[in-house]
Amino acid sequence: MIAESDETDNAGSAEATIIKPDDGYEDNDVPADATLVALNATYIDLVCYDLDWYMVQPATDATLTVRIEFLNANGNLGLALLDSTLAPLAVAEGENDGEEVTSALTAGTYYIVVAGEGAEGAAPAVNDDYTLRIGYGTAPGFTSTAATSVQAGSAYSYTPAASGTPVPTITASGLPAWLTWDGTTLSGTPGAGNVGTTGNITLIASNAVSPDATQVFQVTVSAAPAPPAPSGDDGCAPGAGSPAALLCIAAAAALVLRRRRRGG
Ligand SMILES: [Ca+2]
Ligand SMILES: [Ca+2]
Ligand SMILES: [Ca+2]
Ligand SMILES: [Ca+2]
Repeated sequence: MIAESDETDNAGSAEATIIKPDDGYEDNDVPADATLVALNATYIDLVCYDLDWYMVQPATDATLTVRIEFLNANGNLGLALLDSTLAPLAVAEGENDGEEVTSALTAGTYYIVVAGEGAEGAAPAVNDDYTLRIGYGTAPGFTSTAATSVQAGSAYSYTPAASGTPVPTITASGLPAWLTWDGTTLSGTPGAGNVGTTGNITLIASNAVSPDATQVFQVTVSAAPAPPAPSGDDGCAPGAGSPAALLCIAAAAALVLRRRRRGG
């Protein structure tokens, strides 16, 4: 089924319909010829004309997520994860544009096989374009909560934290104009014109292990309080002897007199 240098001498017509050569990891048609793939790596432009065997060798205990992505309409592929004795640990054979298996592993040698699916007795499907993603570790999760309020004129700051192995990368979107993201911290100072509630601010934490973690929140900007009244407005601060000071003394004396009358 692999394209040859001269396809004009093919005996069968079926063979001539495949014009794209198989990928560069051939021949990997049996476990003994499995391609060693790295953890937390992505392999693109793969071709499945026959069985494609891969091998992973994690050195620590963690969760392995193997995903293949392809267009099911172009050829239905399936996926299996096997241990070092070739006993299946997980199998994925759905009808979607992709297959995924996840399994908690200990350090050791494991095999992955990608194969075309087909009805009983029918030739297995082929697909000339799939992507293989090897995720090893723990999917991301946010471990911090965003501050969701700030006063106009005051600084806002939020440094999100996310768990996961490998360490996730965080991206931000949906930011209002007064807020900036430097890859680590959201910060900015809203002005009086920003009073109100922002739209959804979305943070996504991702590493090589699916699924991504998403945190969505809004920040409410409240109006700054009115400035305090300047001192002296009560009329009792002017210098002694001024007309205002005399009025103030008179008012205080009247108050004392009223209290004495009431209290006896
Ligand atoms: Ca082959
Ligand atoms: Ca192949
Ligand atoms: Ca192969
Ligand atoms: Ca499938």
